[in-house]
Amino acid sequence: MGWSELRGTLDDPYRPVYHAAPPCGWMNDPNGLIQFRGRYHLFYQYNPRGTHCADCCWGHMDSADLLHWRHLPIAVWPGPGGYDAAGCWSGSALDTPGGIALLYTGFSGQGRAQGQCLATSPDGVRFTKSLSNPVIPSPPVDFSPLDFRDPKLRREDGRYVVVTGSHREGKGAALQFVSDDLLHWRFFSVLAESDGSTGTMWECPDFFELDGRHVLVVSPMGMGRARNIAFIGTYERDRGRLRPEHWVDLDLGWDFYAAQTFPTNDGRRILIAWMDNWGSKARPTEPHGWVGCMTVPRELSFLPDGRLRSWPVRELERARGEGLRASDLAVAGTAELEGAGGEALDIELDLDWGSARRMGLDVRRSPDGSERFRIEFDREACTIRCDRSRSGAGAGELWPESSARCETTSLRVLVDRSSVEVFADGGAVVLSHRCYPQPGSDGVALFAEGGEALLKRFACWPIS
Ligand code: DQQ
Repeated sequence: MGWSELRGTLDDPYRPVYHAAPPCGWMNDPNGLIQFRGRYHLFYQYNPRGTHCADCCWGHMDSADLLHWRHLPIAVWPGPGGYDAAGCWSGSALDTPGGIALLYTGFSGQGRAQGQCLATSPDGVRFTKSLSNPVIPSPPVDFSPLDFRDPKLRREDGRYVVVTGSHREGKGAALQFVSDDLLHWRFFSVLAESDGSTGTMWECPDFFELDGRHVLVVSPMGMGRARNIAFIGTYERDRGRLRPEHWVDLDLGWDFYAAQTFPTNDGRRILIAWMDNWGSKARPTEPHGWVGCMTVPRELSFLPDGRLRSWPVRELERARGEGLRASDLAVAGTAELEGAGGEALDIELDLDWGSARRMGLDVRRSPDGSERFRIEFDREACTIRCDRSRSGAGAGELWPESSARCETTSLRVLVDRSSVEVFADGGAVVLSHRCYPQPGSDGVALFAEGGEALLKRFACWPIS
């Protein structure tokens, strides 16, 4: 859909209630996440002229609570004929003495080098590009200048450090550069590199300290499907090298890519990702003039057993309406939970196996049960599975299901008008999906197969 046909519709059944989405047009990666003068800023890859990815600029919104987003003017646009003529691609933001500094990738056109560019703003709203752009024109010679992008800025040891994605010899790499003034940069280190099994190109690297450990998040290309992985290890600060001990998937749902994190003033590390993916063929929001949205913001931490935990920010709990609770119910077959439905929900539940072999929860369920998004535990396989094969418009063109190993049978499920995010195993397992049910498909049901399960605790709140 192009510029002249773009318009929102009043009967849009898919526009999220509490997830960030573009006013119209196309959205992909979150960029420049930052808390600046008390407000949270979310920039994003944005094409306001169509519902496809092209000539991306940086869309901009801000929020006081990470849930209600206010649209702001576009921060940076591609410049005609120059180093960013074909797109201002992904990057990051930093609070500096002069206001917000953005570092983004200037894409001048197919088959040409990508370079890192600076834009600054004293007020956090109007940005000016540096006359010295691109401030980092190319990577060291053995890395690909055609795939050199997504700078993530931080302050370390009194200087600016940026980590940028690239590759050499078909292996993804995260490169670090340092600067004293954001304008003059020198190559510092290869922070980490794929061994061949973790991607051929690393997009959107992000590096930070979390509870005394170091985490490198990357969006690897060439791992079979869209994934975001986090390497956890120790940082040799002098050499600028991460010694990874292991890596994990941040989210095993189909719609999660280009995750970026930022620190908050109250000491949290918050992550937001694009809740869609490059391979998705179903775009049922297109007739309504927009495509793409973000995940709910998630706080990162480590569980007592050392696993990385993602959990919805606590602000969401304040947006809960009057809840419906239940406990100690036997479940056999399918049991609709009357009064628990809705298109925007926050659900928590603890199940017990009893004699069941499979059990779980259906959300966005139609009254006759023909449409539903299913979340299922399998006792023997020790897995959790999301099945969206009957979840509404476009279901036939979406990857039907995803699954992960899962040890416990407690869930937190966030439902919005075109998404379901599932948090299991205390937040160590997350599965995020888009789905496009009909407006009347808003029921919630429990099910158990092969025996009788026990619902120990259930709570469901509408989010408004
Ligand atoms: N999207 C951006 C790139 C990035 C990719 C372009 C990841 O900067 O590598 O829209 O989705």
